[in-house]
Amino acid sequence: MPINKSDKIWFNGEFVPWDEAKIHVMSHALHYGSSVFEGIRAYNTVSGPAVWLLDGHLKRLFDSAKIYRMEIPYSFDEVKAAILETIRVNKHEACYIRPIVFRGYGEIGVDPRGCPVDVVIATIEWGRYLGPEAIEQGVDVCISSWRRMAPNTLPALAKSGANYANSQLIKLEALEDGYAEGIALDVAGYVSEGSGENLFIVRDDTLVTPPLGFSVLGGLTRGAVITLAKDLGIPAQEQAIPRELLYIADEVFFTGTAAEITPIRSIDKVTIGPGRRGPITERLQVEFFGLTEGEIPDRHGWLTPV
Ligand code: PPE
Repeated sequence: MPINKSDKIWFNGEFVPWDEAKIHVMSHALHYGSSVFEGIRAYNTVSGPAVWLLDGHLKRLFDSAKIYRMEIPYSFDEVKAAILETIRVNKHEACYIRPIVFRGYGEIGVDPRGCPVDVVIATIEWGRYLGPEAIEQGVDVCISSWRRMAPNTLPALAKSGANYANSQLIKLEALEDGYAEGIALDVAGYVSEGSGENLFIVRDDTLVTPPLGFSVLGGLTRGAVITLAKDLGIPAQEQAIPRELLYIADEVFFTGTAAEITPIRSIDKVTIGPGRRGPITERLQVEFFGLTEGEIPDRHGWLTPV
């Protein structure tokens, strides 16, 4: 995806012009993958720009840093204020927000303790993750030949740059083979998630997604969809999903900040249900986009006005 530059980037507490937000090539994160980050969306709601699930994303950022024993040199509230300020400074109506915390330039060697922890917040305009038609038409995907990280190797619940080495293998293979995305199985062969999305299936009018122990990221969109399903009276459960259950599901869809709710119409060239967006997927989308656009009252307090 080409980057839509914005004016300014928040860099360790200061705003710097987009083209000047640079780091040294000997930064620890570049060599050893020592970064944790977030992907957050601000929507142009009917009452102005508002950030979707901001507190949840910030909590996950601090949790990811904690797992890696990284001390973020700003408080939760300071990072929150900085995110809102960055959106204002760049005059966005809607945007994708990318805060990243990483071990910077200091010493060489795996031991990161001699390197600073740097914090950057960039905002960009970003449309539909899996293509403009994907939200209605759905996407064609495959099961990746790459597995997700095994438990107690790279922690899947931390949104760390290192995990995206695995995601890149999944994504590159899928694209090379003509698919929009790959679904990875976990080390035991159960369904885990996409390279950058959680996954849900619908079978017998029940929503099912893998539990957190199946090498998935604890997606904020995943959590919101489970809550919305309950609000709508759709049973939702976290349960192990064997691969073959995907092919015989009535509906399958991805969730993620970037992907939002994207239907899957085929997996490994096997048509899912009737091969287009299913009714439960559509109902959840209507609720999701109604809330993010501010058309449906924010009953859960999920929007933070900019
Ligand atoms: N799993 C993975 C591996 C993942 O990267 C994401 C988000 C999710 C699940 C969904 O999490 P959430 O956004 O909290 O619902 N992926 C981000 C990065 C995508 C990218 O290409 O960069 C995103 O959607 O922002």
